[in-house]
Amino acid sequence: MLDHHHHHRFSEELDRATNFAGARTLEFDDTQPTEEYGYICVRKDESELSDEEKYRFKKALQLLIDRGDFEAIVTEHTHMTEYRMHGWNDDRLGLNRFLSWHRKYLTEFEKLLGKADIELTGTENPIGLPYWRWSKNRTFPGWLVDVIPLFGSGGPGTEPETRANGHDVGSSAQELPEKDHVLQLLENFFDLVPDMEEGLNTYERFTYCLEGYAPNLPAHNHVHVWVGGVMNSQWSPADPIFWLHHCEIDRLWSIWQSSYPDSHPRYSKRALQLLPWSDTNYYSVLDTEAVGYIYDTLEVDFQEI
Ligand SMILES: [Cu+2]
Repeated sequence: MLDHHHHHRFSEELDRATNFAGARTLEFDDTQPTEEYGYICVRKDESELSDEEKYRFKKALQLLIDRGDFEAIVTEHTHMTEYRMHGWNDDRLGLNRFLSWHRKYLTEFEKLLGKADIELTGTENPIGLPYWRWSKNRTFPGWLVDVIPLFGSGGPGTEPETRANGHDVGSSAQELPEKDHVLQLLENFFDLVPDMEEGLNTYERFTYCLEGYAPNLPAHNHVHVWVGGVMNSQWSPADPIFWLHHCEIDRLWSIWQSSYPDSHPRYSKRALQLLPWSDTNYYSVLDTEAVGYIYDTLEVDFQEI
């Protein structure tokens, strides 16, 4: 299922994106208003960024912080009861919106970051969001250690707590998912859902496991708790690592999508609208290239280690 052809198909995409960078107009489906981007971001593994790319990421982020844009986008994540974009407390609609909502959310941040990078460097190829492949690089990314969260888990005006980074703080330390968990998630997700949830369809079962509800399968939720501090609260995007963590979640969804292109939530487009973006629903974000980015690789089975 997760074979090697992804890689080849992907290199072609990358070539195209590189060739057309700076001069490309994207076409959207009828659920999305026409919008022009001058570029497609290439999202890379954070551990493979050059020093220059890391520097640009930090400078662009700092500009967004200085202008209040960062706090504004962080705050969007706290309207959870209104937006319903997590599967917590058995919210089935939230479960079905989780991946698409966060994909849209990440692209909004990536656009802000790109604009800041263009402004600061004059580049035509702004940096994309990096992903933190925690199943392979199993410590907190060193180059982000000194980039502390904007505030603490009490929201604006509160002091950021120290990150736990897997150390036992109270009873909340969690396991960081391993490579084997990721492979189980992608290949065996259907059977990992407990009997009491047997009404879930294929898409729902996958997102249920990826968000982190399958027994004995650490995934998205567990990484939040493992990092700790503000990452373990509704203000989690205040920690820059949030964006790199969710980028890896989104990459895993992209990998899964290429194996199950016809598996979708059973809700209507209307129900799957992604608030606060009134013109966007689940189907608007299925094609990542159409919303402005691609991954440098969709590989999971990293044999090189
Ligand atoms: Cu999250």
